[in-house]
Amino acid sequence: MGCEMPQKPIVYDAPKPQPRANDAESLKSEILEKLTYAVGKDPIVARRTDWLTATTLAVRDRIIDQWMESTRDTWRNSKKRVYYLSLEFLIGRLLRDAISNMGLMDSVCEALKSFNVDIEELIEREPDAALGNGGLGRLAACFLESMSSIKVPAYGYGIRYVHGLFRQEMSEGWQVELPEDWLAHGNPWEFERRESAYEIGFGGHVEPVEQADGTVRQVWHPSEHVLAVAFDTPIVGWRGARVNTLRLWSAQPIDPILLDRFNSGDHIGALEESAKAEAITRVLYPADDSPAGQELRLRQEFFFSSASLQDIVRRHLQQYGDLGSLPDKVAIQLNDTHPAISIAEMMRILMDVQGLEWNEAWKLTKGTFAYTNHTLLPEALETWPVALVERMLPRQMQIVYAINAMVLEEAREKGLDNGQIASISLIDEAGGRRLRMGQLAFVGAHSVNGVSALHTELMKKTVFAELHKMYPERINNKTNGVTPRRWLLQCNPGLTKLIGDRIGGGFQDDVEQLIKLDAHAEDVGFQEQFAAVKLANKEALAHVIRERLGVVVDPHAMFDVQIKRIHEYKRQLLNIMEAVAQYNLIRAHPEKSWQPRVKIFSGKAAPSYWNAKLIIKLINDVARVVNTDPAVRGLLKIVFLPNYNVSLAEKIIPAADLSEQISTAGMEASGTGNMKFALNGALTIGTLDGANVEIRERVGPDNIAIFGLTADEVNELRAQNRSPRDVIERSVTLNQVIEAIAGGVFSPDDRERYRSLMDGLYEHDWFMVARDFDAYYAAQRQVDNYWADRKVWNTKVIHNTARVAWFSSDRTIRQYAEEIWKAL
Ligand code: B1N
Repeated sequence: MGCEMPQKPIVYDAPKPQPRANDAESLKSEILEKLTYAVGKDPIVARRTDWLTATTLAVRDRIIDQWMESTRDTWRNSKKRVYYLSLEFLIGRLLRDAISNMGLMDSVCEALKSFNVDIEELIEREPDAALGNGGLGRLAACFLESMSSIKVPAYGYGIRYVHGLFRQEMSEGWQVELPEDWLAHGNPWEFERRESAYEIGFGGHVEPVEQADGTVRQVWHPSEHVLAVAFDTPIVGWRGARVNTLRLWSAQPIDPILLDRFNSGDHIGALEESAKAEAITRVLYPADDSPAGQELRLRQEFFFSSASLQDIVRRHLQQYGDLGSLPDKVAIQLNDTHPAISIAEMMRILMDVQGLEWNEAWKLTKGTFAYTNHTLLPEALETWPVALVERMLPRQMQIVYAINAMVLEEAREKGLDNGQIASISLIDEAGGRRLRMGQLAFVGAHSVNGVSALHTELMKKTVFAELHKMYPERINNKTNGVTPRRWLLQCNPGLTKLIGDRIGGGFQDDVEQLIKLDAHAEDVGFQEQFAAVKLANKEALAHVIRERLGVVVDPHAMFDVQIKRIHEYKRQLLNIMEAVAQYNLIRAHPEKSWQPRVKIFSGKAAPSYWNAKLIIKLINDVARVVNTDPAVRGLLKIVFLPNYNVSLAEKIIPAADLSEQISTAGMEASGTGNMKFALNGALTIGTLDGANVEIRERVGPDNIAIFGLTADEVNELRAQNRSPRDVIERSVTLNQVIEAIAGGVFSPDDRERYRSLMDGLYEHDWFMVARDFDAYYAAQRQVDNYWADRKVWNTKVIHNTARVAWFSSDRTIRQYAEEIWKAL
């Protein structure tokens, strides 16, 4: 018994320390202080990694001042909070981003110089946070930065994987996967919040329990529990506008060791539960655009969904004391269906834990959730065996059944026939019963959006056709964007300076001002400066290529770049086949004047995706032959840069002349690399797919090289189910290419290596490589013509930089905030 404390009111204006000064002298003394007292190193013996940690901590302190200010502002002004739930956040490095957004570049640089430390060297030492596979994860990272920059109060929720995306090495041209270990030297950005831990249940059974008031509540008794522990990273916006939080969950056992088993001599068994819990957040699934389909993946999805929702509901109740205001004060965005089980888990929390009625819980859930679809590839749409979900999440499965009954009842009332009802049902009854996560996310959300105009239209016509008819207001488009801070200001300081000198620095705060460059596109003096910046970036990349591959490339040649995950629909195969065609022709016609090119590839293949790995090997096989053939006279070089990641992209994109965006039309939902290249003054060669369509509208048809079948034409051809044999036989160039690859010209050690890959082109050619080849080849020659007249080329690429500001993720986030979240 002690004295009673009064009920504590929420205090919004507690005392806070003095904000730190940003001059070089202050930073110098603070970096030294961090090195000494936080890292515990004397500057005399400090290594580069120690300086990196000390610098990160000193920069982080400044961000924290703003972080607390942002959080207080949200509380004080009862602002709506946006929660972005994503299984992936492909952040890359944070130090340059933080220093640059805080406007500290000059001070930190000077401070470090006084210790004889090169800031660039430190920045390059930071490991990439590679907690994502590709576009979907990188989009989440751009969104976080934009939400801070345009002052949307937001949290990213995800998983703190111990091992991010695997490291890729080459062994005789084949991809080899090695574990990634970004946390090996600790992570100075994060704060562990042991007090923000939640219990997450799995398995067990459900029991109805009568309440004091006579009502009955379902109570879930899980057979297994793990702890979700929060790790917070501050995400600072441009000019420190706002600092939001990326909260990543780590799974830990409730009991670190089972002492009774240990004492009885079972030393390994005593740690079994601990290992099982920690396995949940151990490693990122390395598949892009295809579901993993394993039990551990569903455990990951539920684990982070449940932890996030418990956190969201707790925070809301703490501030508002009542759940009725949830849709007014909370918006939850589901990044694809990976967190879609959240719909059922939210219903469980609202009903079984908070005691709400079904109808009220459903209204609040729908009012709060929104869902973004990122792919229509049938093999990528997530479904789970009903039996698995019933076993792992029995209560959530009951709720799913109840949602389904309600939706199907509504469909029947609206007079839908059995076929339409089967298409809407959350349960796929054909071929083993499976829970369709897309359908669950659709019916549980008030907004469903696609990521480019074309993709959104295709959503309405294909997977969600029936649901769209039933809820015609729900589907909307939010074309993707990229943050111009990382993807222009930071990765391309030379171009940033040049633009500022020409149109003033205003574009740094308002990227739409880039349009002012349009007036200078034909100015020969400006063109030369623009080209000089590009050349310097290419020289830097040539240096990297030489260091990593021992291949010498000429920076004056056209740098023709395709960097992205290796996937058949992205058609790296089409690109390398075009290279083979050029190789044949350069050899056959040494008298012609060829435009010298360097073809640059980079990207990872999912470890179990055989054809993708074979395509990597083919690129390397062709590269070896072409690069060492004296008859080519250096007119064509091919390089495959291993271990593609965000940091490598930051080096390659500013150095690109030509951007390859050549997916089979209708298959790439949006693409975001396409936007980064155009922003940095590259010309796009591409199909009418994803956001390429809108890029063409913005830059104008003369400033982009579009070729190939449209999505509708692809659809029709597939329906006809014909072999493209006639197409192949009519094209002399294509014929020769296929013969050479299939016949083993590039694989003398194993002449049959590419036989089946080439046979596939004759059989179905699902990805339309053969059918698009001639059009692609012609478009490439058109690109050569542009390149041959450097004024023509420079005009086009300047128009690209000037006209693509609309693809800033600030614009995308503004649209989400205004139209979906109602949070601006
Ligand atoms: O999302 C990007 C788009 O720009 C790309 O076009 C699209 O392919 C990409 C399962 C995915 N869609 N689906 C995934 C990733 C991981 C996974 O386990 C699917 N990635 C995309 C951003 O909108």
